[in-house]
Amino acid sequence: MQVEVKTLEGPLTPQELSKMDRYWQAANYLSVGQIYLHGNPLLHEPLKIEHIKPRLLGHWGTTPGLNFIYVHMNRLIKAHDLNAIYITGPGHGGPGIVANTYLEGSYTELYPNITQDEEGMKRLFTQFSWPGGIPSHASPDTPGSIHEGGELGYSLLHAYGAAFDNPSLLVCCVVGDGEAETGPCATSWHSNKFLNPERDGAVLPILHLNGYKIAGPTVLARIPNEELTDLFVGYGYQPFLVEGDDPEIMHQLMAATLDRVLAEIQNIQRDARTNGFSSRPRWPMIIMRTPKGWTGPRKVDGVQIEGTFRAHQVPVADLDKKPEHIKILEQWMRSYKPQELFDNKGKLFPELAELAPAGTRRMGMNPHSNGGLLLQDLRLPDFRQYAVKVTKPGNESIESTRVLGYFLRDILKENESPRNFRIMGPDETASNRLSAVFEVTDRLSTARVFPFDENVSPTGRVMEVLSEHMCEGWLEGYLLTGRHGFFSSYEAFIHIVTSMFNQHAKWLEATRHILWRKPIASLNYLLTSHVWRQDHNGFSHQDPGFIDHVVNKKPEVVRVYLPPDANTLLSVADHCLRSRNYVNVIVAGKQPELQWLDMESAIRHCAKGVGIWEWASNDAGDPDVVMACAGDISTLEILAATSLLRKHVPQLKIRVVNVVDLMTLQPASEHPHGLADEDFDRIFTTDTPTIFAYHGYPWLIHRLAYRRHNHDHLHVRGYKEEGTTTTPFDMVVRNNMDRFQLAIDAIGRVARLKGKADDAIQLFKRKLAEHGQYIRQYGEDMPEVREWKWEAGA
Ligand SMILES: Cc1ncc(C[n+]2csc(CCOP(=O)(O)OP(=O)(O)O)c2C)c(N)n1
Ligand SMILES: [Mg+2]
Repeated sequence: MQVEVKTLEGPLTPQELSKMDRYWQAANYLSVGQIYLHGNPLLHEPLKIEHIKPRLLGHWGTTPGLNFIYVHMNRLIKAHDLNAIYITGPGHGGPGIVANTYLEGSYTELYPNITQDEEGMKRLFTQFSWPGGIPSHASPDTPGSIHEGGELGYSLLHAYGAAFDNPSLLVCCVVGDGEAETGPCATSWHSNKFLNPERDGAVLPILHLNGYKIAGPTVLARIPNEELTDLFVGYGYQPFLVEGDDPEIMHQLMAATLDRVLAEIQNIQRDARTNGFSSRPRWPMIIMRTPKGWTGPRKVDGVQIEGTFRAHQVPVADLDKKPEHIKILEQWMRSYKPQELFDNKGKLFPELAELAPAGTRRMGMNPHSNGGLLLQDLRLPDFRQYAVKVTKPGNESIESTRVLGYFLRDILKENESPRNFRIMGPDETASNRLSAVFEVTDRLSTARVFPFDENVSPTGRVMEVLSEHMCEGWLEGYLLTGRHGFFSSYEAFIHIVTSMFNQHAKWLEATRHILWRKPIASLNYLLTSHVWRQDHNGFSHQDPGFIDHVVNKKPEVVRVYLPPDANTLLSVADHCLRSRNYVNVIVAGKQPELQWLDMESAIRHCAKGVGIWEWASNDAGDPDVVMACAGDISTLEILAATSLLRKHVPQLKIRVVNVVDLMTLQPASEHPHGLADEDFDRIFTTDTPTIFAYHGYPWLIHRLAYRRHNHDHLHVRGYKEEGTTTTPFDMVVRNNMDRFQLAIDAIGRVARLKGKADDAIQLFKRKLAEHGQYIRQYGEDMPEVREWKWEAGA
């Protein structure tokens, strides 16, 4: 394909160009100041070692490029009254974003202590990478940021997530050329097949080719321009190249390119909004090639710095040992001519200040970057109306997630006009039994749709792409800009986004302490197709360990729910969708499973998070053994074991406890949902043997409950990495979590039964042997297992 590349007559008048260049220099000056100085911010006196921070931390290399784009975006926003936000993939260019939001006034509005004068500038410099100050990245403290960029790879995904259902929004997204080598970034270019110009905003990707990552070159910087543009043409974009190092030429080129690109975007939007969506547009993108560490020191100690990997972090160091380096730093900073940028008191000259947009048009103050400001409650139908009728516990089987699907369907319907709810998943919506949603919406695609496709259209609200990275990144971007969503995934593969979860959870943790950041909707995961039911997937689809990872995060932001049936699932989902600033993990099976609680009992049980199931217990307040469970399959096996025990060892007094909210097990001092010790003791007692069947890896229960009085008597069964293509019941047998082994465990733990329940133990052992033979002969579980229903026994 023929790609139009540069060279354009410049649209900037000499005065405009000069002012923009000075503004850029001001941003660069403030960026260098943050990295180096804690005194003498305006260089009113010669630079001395005592003005320089003892520890030099931060990244210079990417910063001048980020600043350059910011200044040009300001011009575009002002000229067209744009509603725009800025995302920087290389978030380590934090000083640049801080500098720009300071120049435009956002910083001082949010942090009045950082005034627009010499003293404020000194504080601005000092706080950067300083104990008690601000981090070096575009962290949650940074005005206008929704993307910290600490872990590289997700900028484009956050950008598209922000643009969905925000028709007036333009998201300018800088992608680092190192970042572009990551897996999540590589796939995220495909987001353009999911952006509908009729109802969504626009993303302007700017690939920033500064040539290097930390110490080596980047792939995309070292391939010919033709191959590079072909790549992005292949991704469906219209690439525009902006390359060079002469600021004067580059300002004209960038301004002209941005004018052109904006016109392209507006044409695409006008056409779609006037004539309706017809076909996937070829959205523009920019490839900007500038030297790493542009405008910084050319050479230090005879070694080239500007334009090389050496500019990545702190280009001139060891200032305490090498006084000549202080000279280099001073020359560098003076090269920006601070006296022509700031008046004697440190205030930006008005003819420069006026280059920035005003009010909420400033990228540091755009409310989309503080999504909680725009968040509206989701319209939620009454979840009780989807209740499954449970006349008798453990009698009817149903696919619980299918019931949830009806609830989600109606949530989509109710929120059709606010357009603030989307469902994400790696093509598992139907597989996870949520297909009712397709009664009211489709899978989204702006690419080709064939007549024989099912439920695929450019207006769908179910975002399916076989990349958990994309689902997660889009959803985060959507939530961070004040909307709601739901992500359903296979349990084993959610690990793919473990580190993305980390970053989001950290963001939420940090924002809790930033008063101007308003709470956003929680990130809700449904993990289904879980470890216990992988009947045909060999030893590949089993891993319940995401929970173990999630609970590492601060208790204030994580919640884990294991609803054992449909009514508890509905109640939990309703709760999660109403919550704010959490990551909620819901684990629930999609296979037909016995239902235990009617809706009123389910609501009561979920409100407590853990409780004694009196209807299954016969302990009359004084148990010999507690049979506890968390997770749907674990609940089934614990109840089946209880039933066996009540029939074959009727003298045994059993208490059945179910845990829906895993966090109740932690001490109240550790997690807001943690049970008070008295309550825990009332349920689990302080000295009763407790057989606990847990959905995931058993040691997590010990980890959560290790400080409880009854911990010494807690015996946990769970998944221990046994899996293969086998029957559902054989999975639990292989992991010693089946009803027969649980029953044997229970007998073995009760001293007074010693020698008195040998017949029962023999029977249970025989059953296990029978099971082994039966499945090999018939290929399915024994009828008494398959068709088992709850019976209280004696
Ligand atoms: C996923 C991930 N891997 C590694 C790093 C460590 N790291 C920090 S900056 C950087 C280089 C980034 O290069 P690029 O995206 O080109 O940014 P720039 O050159 O603009 O600084 C690396 C590898 C990281 N932050 N995230
Ligand atoms: Mg780079």
